[in-house]
Amino acid sequence: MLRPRETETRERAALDGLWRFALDAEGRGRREGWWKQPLAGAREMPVPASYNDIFASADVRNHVGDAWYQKVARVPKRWRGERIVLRFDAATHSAVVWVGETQVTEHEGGYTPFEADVTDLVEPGAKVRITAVVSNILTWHTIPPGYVVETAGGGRRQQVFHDFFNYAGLPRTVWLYTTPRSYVQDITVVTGLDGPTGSVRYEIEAGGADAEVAVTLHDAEGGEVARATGAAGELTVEGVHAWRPGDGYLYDLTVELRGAAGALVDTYSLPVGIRTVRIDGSRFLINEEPFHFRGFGKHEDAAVRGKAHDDALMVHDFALMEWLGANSFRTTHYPYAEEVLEYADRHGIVVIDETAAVGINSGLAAGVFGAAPHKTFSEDTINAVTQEAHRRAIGELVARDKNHPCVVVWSIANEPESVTPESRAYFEPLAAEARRLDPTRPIGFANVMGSTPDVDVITDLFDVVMLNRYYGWYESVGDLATAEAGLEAEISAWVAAYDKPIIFTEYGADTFPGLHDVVPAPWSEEYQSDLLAMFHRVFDRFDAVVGEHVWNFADFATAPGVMRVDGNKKGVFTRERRPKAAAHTLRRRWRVEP
Ligand code: BDP
Repeated sequence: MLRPRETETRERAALDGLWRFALDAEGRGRREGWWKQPLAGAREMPVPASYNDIFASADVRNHVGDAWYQKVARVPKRWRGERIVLRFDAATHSAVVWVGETQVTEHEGGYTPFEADVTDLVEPGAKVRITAVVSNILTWHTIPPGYVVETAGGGRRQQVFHDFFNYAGLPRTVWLYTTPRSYVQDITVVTGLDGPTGSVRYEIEAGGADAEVAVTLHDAEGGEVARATGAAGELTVEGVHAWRPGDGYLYDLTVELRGAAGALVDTYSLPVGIRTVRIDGSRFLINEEPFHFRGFGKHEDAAVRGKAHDDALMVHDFALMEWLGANSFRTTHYPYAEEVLEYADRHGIVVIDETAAVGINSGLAAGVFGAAPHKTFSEDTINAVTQEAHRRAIGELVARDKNHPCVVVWSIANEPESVTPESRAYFEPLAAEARRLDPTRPIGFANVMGSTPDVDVITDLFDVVMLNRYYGWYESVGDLATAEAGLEAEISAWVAAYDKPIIFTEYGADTFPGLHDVVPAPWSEEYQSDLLAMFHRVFDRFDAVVGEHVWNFADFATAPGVMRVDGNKKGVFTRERRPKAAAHTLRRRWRVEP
């Protein structure tokens, strides 16, 4: 799915700014047709933003159900004759959209884009009313799953099975954009390297009337390096400048559709990084060179705006990662804004790209997050309908992100139950689906503490072993010597069981900023530093450990609970991005001075 871009033949207009906004916990709007008129009693709500923390109101923060957004926009007059598309970069977690009185699209899944061709419903030069109802409800059949509880106090509460606040709304840009009536609908590129020669296999899907396809590849300086015609083919790049970690070199693939007598119909430009990814035994190879992941699990999370994409915060976070010497991160626990992946492409930052499938684990859901005891997989809980939603989530992630050179692994779930035959039955088709959709990238899932190789039943379906481990925190807290022995024993067991690369996708300790101790105790800055250093000592004893992603880059909001004081405090930075002592510890290990 192509991101809207301005080209010689295309324009786009962001509908960001203040929208009309109304909460509707009873779901009246869908029955009463609220899209048919200006939203009654509406407040103003910024887009992009999660709505939860914008007002000083518990009802807004803890709202469960529908939220209505409405905007009147003027369609530029010069767009006459163009195909006009309305696109939401994300609506968390599901949405129905109307243009005027006509429903144009609906979508499930809070972190991937969706769009509708609205050409016949808008009049260039005139105003148009756009209305979206966005629901934040999670059920047994959504990704991520959850369920709604009717409370004794007469309200409703969203039970989640994961450890981050259920921020909702329109956290990313809403666009109106144009394409010509015949247009480039999709592009897929797969790149290769053979010594100094690079290759770009491409496939173009066109919409509308038949047109000739021509593609041209330019280097970053604008020089033409290859061209071809036809909807599919392969370009060869002699003396290639490969994309590699730390060097986000991008070529530009310009796709042109040409009509009668060669007239330009549509053109679209895609940044392309030429690189390869391959696993060889326990080595993770990028461009045939061993890669060691240093970085974090993160969150899209900040005060006031919640999960809103924000360029200032994004660039700042990347600057802090660079300051630390991080070279990679995982999009824990959902697909991040496309701006983030584009930035990573341009700067040579490596990404493990994750679906929103977090919480498929009754042990955690009931044991940690307060859900009622249940079996993870059953007719009444996570079932075939959930699996189908999960399959769609994988499909939408790959469709959106397949062309990003920064993405080197698809993570299809975080900490699922992975020890029962039901788990295997659930994941086997999903792993196969991920491979079918993209045979070029390794796949993995983040394995939960306790799912050791003797009990895990799904790791053989995947290419990388990704471990979330809390030795020294949820186990052997305060006793780093015992923690160290446990960690070392477990890694040895994985190495004995599988010839696969091992990436530690989470390890860390909650840390209260400013709490210091001469005898490092849990929650102190010293303990966090010592715990990370202990993990690193152990990692360095194993060649198969090819990655270390600390949990978490920064403190983040969660549902309230006895385990959390104003959110999860495992950040190496505070939520405001001030460093804890551990940031300096990491910098000393990771920062390779040029
Ligand atoms: C893991 C989860 C992560 C949590 C973390 C923690 O993958 O989302 O925030 O533990 O407990 O279970 O801090």
